[in-house]
Amino acid sequence: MNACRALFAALVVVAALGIAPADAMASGPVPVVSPSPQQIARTSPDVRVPSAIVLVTDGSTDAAAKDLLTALLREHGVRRITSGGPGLTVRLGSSGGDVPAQAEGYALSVSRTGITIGGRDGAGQYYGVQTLRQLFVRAGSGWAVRGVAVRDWPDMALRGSIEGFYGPPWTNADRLRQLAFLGEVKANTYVYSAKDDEYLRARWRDPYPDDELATLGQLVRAANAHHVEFTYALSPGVSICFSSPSDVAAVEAKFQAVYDLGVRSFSLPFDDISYTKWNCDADQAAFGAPGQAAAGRAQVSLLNTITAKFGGTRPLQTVPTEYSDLKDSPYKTELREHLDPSVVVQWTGTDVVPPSVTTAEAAQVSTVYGRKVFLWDNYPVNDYEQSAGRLLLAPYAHREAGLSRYLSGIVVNPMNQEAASEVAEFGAADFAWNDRAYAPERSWPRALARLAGGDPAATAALTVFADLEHLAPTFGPAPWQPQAPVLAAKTAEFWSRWTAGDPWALPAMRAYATRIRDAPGVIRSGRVQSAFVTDAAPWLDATQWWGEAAVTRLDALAAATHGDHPRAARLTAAADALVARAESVKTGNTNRWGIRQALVADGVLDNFLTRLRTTTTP
Ligand code: LTM
Repeated sequence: MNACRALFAALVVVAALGIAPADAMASGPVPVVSPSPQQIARTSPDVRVPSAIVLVTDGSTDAAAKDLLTALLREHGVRRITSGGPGLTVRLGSSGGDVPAQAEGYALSVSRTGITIGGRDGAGQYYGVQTLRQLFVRAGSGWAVRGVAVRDWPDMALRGSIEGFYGPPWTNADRLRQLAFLGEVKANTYVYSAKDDEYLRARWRDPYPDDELATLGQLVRAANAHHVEFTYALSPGVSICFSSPSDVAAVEAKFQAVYDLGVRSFSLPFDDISYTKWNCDADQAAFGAPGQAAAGRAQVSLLNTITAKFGGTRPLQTVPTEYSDLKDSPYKTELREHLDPSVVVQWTGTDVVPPSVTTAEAAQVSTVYGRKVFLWDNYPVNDYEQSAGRLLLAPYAHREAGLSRYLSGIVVNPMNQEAASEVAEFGAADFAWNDRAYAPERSWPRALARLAGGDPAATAALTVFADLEHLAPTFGPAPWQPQAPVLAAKTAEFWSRWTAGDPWALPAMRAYATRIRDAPGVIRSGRVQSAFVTDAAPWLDATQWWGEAAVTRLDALAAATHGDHPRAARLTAAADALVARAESVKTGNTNRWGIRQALVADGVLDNFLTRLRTTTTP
């Protein structure tokens, strides 16, 4: 293509995107936006943010999107927002640009002629503003916005988290933070299903006291303000008599109470119950002798009744009792053949905590349940024995691109530690939005940078720390993500250089050990979210001691190498004490597993220190 034709082709693209030719002189790289947009192009130079803006809205403008936009403009130096007159024009509504047809889609363009955000619906507008939030850059003492054109929409309809773990449920403050976070990463679903919340499971029949209802109401309002669907999940399976009209009425009453608060999305999970015995004799008469098929019939009966009763809300969700395999069964046949087709069925992937989720598996399970399934992804949840003592900070990974063809969505089950869960959740939201563009190695650093408030030193320290908390266990013996991959590579390299007699091996390793030792201090004094610092406190304490021990052991080895054996012995003893101190750091009683050693790069750092010791004092 000659230069003239190339320019023409570019202008056609630009015109198709609704950008004036005068703005076609793009400058700079395409900015990083998370989740990865479906289409984004650099189409214009940066646009300086003036102190006065004309904000054009109409009857279609979404209130939450407008509130967010106004707050953003004010945060970036706008002092006067008018509805007419001079100033850069910002348009927010349902039209403007080439708005995608997909639900929650939006088109955003930034050029010298103004900023336009058009959303397919309210959520689309809100997500357009969430993208705009990421386009501000410093320009001298003020701000500018990157000149771009974006057309974007989610691949999966349902994206977010399910508070579905055992152990102490999140606090109200945790949940409010989580809802804001979900809105920020364009996730639209929070499922309230805390296993040890008595009103959801053990005492599911009991009505809420007024103060509990007031708290729930606050959460529902916060969810709406962030375009998050607050999904209320009641788990009656532990004691329900399916054929009892009063038990069915108790389910309805519980749903009605939160419906009155504004909840429009419901779930009836049947996970982790015994389904081969009845809770009442009447069920035997109604559904037959206890067994898989009878359990399926009973659950279908309740699910279909509630679907009919709560019509006009979002499709009812459920977690089947068989939630983690692929095989057809009498139970699944009942659900496939008799469950109302609108009911959304969840599935955890294979093995409950799946080391991977493939399109072939999702296709197969969609066939056995007769519908697209909704992935309940048990990562980064840490409520099971293999995860005891762990903070799980590895990237969201090993979920195959293309899953959006078979899944209606993904919610991840987080840790009892809300802020620390945001590392993996960020990746999951990125994947669910645009699975084909997802790359853990790009998304994970962004998740860490976000937690670090964009502070480079804090981000670097968090990256070192997260590497030490990288191991992701399964229900089986082998972890599905490796422990401390960066540290493991560095120690391997150290030993190979050391045994080859490389004099620089030791200082290089010492520099990394120093970074480990110093990371907690940097994290605590930098811009890292305070909730994360609180969640991670025991692991940060332990990291500091382990890092100090590593530095001291390396100094002992250096002393021995120089023939200074008294100093080597002193440092070895000091390092022994530091290791003991590191091993004595305990987690708080914040998980189902109770108080445990706060594990840090176990299997890598401890082994390295042991080998260093034997090398220093053979
Ligand atoms: O995964 C499901 C559907 N149910 C439970 C979760 O509540 C629990 O958090 C995870 C991890 O222990 N395992 C389950 O089986």
